[in-house]
Amino acid sequence: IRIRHVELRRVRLPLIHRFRTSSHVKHELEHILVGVTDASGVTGWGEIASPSGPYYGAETVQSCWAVARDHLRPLVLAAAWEHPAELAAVMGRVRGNHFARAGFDMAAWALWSALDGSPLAAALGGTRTRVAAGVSLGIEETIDELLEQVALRVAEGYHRIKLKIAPGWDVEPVRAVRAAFPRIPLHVDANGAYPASERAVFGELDRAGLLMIEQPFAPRALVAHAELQETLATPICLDESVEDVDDLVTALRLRAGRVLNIKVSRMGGLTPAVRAHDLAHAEGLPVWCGGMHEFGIGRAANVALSSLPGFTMPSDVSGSDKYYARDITTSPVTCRNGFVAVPRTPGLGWEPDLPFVAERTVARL
Ligand code: OSB
Ligand code: MG
Repeated sequence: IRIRHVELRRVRLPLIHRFRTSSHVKHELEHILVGVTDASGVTGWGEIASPSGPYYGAETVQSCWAVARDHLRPLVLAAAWEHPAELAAVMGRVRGNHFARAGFDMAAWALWSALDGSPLAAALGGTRTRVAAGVSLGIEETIDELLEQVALRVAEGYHRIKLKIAPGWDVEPVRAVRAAFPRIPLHVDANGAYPASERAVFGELDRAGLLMIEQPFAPRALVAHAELQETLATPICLDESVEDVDDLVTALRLRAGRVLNIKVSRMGGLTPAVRAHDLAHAEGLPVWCGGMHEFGIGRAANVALSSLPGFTMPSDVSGSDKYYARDITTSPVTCRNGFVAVPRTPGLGWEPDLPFVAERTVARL
């Protein structure tokens, strides 16, 4: 396969409900769509789902745009490949910049599975016909507003609720949600907001019957995670700490966590995400698929990935209506009774709604 044409589009969508984490608040997202077209005129789409600012990780929309335009696009246009993993190896010349690489890797998989006539999920080794979905809820102004959000998502049938926490918004909201919803599967995500010396908050949270505590400490603080895990019954889940398979090897060796959040973007694409899944599965480490508020294209890749056998916990693959009044795909991603059906059609399973994408495009190359 040779890519004859690469299209890059910066696309903006407003969020239905603003989202606050320990580090920042967002009302609108700007992601980059990557279209790769082969000589036969078939296009595969991917999505670079980087946040605008460098607060989740180091990348920004602006850095992704520059790396995509100046480094990845020329590499991809020069490569000849038979399988997406070969293109991923070529892109491996670019260090870091995983969100940017993920957009191209996803597009290559979408193209390859479409040409092959197989659903993306099957091409990746997926076995499930539907995936269980959870939701991730941001920090609210008041506990009442949080309880309202939880009630809404529980009523919609989501299988697990995740609450963002930060110093000053942790034990109290978690207790309030637990008291109002004694049985729901619940977990918390700190996005690394706590100092490595913090023990008291996690000691309290350890008694709240949580499924897991996600990324309490800074990304590189693997030893601190291992030390905290020894003191807790609740599993620690790693997100920002695992950017590649080597990080996962380190985390496993250190016993730095008992659950892994695999994000296509953070890992640098579907190719490394599948490898991380395979290793975790072989080691008995349960995984689930995290999200970055993807538009329909990136979300489609998350759905396909979540169909792999090691994804035994609900993924953050909520329906489009949790995020956007109108998604960029011709049909939205829908979640019924807490499940998203895995498409059986060749390729990604969702197509960009190009006229609507054009309306929302702020830059194009
Ligand atoms: O840590 O999982 C995270 C969103 C932006 C940045 C980081 C995270 C998140 C989410 C949203 O939790 C998950 C989703 O896409 O619904
Ligand atoms: Mg997280």
